[in-house]
Amino acid sequence: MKFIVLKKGSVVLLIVAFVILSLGAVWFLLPDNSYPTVSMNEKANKQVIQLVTGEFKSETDDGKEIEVYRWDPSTIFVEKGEEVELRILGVNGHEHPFYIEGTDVKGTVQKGKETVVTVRFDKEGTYRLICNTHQTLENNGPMVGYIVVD
Ligand SMILES: [Cu+2]
Repeated sequence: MKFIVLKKGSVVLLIVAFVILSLGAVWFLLPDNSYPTVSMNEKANKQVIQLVTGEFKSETDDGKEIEVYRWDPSTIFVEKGEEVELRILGVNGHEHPFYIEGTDVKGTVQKGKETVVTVRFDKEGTYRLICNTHQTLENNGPMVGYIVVD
């Protein structure tokens, strides 16, 4: 009668190999219900930037109230040639009709609502997001945001 003599190390190695093969088989046989982490869909690759309308309020020493509306964040960075979606939520201020300098993008942000615009910049530079109603200090501005494209 012949015996196969296994060393303790060999047994452990065999068990590890068996477990790995079993896990591999299970992984291979399971139905494919995974989700891609990177989508080739152009729309999914679009950069989305969320903004809100905010307000700074203060009082000067002589009791005069000063108030400024703002875009928040007030400076955003985007890639040249890449489509960007701006989602702007109206929080402070009743209404902010705006446009983006150097583009034909315009819209109106209303309190409690989200305004979505899509924009693409083909030239590097700094573009201003300007609120028509609040352009200067006299009109509770400057409500100007900066879009840095590079
Ligand atoms: Cu405004």
